Amino acid sequence: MSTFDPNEHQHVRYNPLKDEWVLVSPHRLKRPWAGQVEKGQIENIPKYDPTNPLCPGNTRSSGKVNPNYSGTFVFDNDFPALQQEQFNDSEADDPLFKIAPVSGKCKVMCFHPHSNISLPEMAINEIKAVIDKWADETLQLGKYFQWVQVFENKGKMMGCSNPHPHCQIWASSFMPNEAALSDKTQKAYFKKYKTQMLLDYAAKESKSKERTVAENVHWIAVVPYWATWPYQILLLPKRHVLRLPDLNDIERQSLGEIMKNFLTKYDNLFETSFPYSMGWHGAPTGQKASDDNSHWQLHAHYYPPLLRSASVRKFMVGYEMLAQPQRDLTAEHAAKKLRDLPNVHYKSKSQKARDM
Ligand code: H2U
Repeated sequence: MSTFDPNEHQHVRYNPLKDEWVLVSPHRLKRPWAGQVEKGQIENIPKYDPTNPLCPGNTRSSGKVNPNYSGTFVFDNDFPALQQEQFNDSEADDPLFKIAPVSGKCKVMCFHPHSNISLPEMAINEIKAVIDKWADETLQLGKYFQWVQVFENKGKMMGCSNPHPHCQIWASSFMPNEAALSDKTQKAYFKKYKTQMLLDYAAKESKSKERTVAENVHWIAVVPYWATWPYQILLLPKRHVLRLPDLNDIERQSLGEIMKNFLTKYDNLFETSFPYSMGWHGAPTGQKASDDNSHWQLHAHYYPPLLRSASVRKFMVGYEMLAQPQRDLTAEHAAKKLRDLPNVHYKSKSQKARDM
């Protein structure tokens, strides 16, 4: 048996948040080169589009008119997946045909009045305004609902229907699957080790630096040891924080800075507006806010699909669907690639060159 090298040899890694394993096959990267690395197409998104329902002053599908907003703008989703009215109160006891009543509220949040800008291109104070709004919405909706899911679907590849910079907020009367699972795994870790799993993890990653993409006094962004998506990022505060509204002003500013940093690196990787799905996970709210949530640590997941170029994506199919996640590129290799990229956005570099 040859000496094991995790950068060369197949192995499985454990994801303690999901209680599942990922198969890592770095030897597959030695396959003959499959395809050219292509840059992204330049997308000509207008700053203002009179037909876009998310732009300031425009009429949405519901007939409601957006104000002429100049910062962030939040509205109730005109096609909500969750409605406030609860339609049934029956819980069937057949184990094969379970059903339960639910209710909720869905909102859409525009980050900026211009359609042709995304978070990494925004100024730190504009990103901070987004963070403040995320925190406000979590606080308000969290008074009534157990779980407030803030998430951003970015890019057509992730099924995002509108290029205007925006995210969604879905608040629910129940704990969704992903939330319930990370609640369970963090609780089990806390019971066993008497410390928060993700606080321990942030400290170990901050020491090792191997998987770090960006770090500042308050935050660390890593490609997690157990990442499944090629350039997945886990964003963590370095002190114990339960929820977004608990962040103080300096931590929010610092969060804006680290977001601008690694989101710029994301865009620079393939010189394209990097698609992803991201979302925040914090301690449960509503009636669950009074439970002991000390095992919780606020964090954000970034799941980008791109693998090798602006158009070549990873598909989670076949073995992933039927057995377990698998990746070729190691988390360490992906983190180094991102870390070594410039902090200056590629579009501002080409803009400067044009201006010269
Ligand atoms: P995406 O984040 O997937 O692009 O979705 C945009 C949301 O905006 C979507 O949930 C809502 C859609 O229901 N929307 C409105 O509420 N009103 C509109 O007029 C257009 C889009």
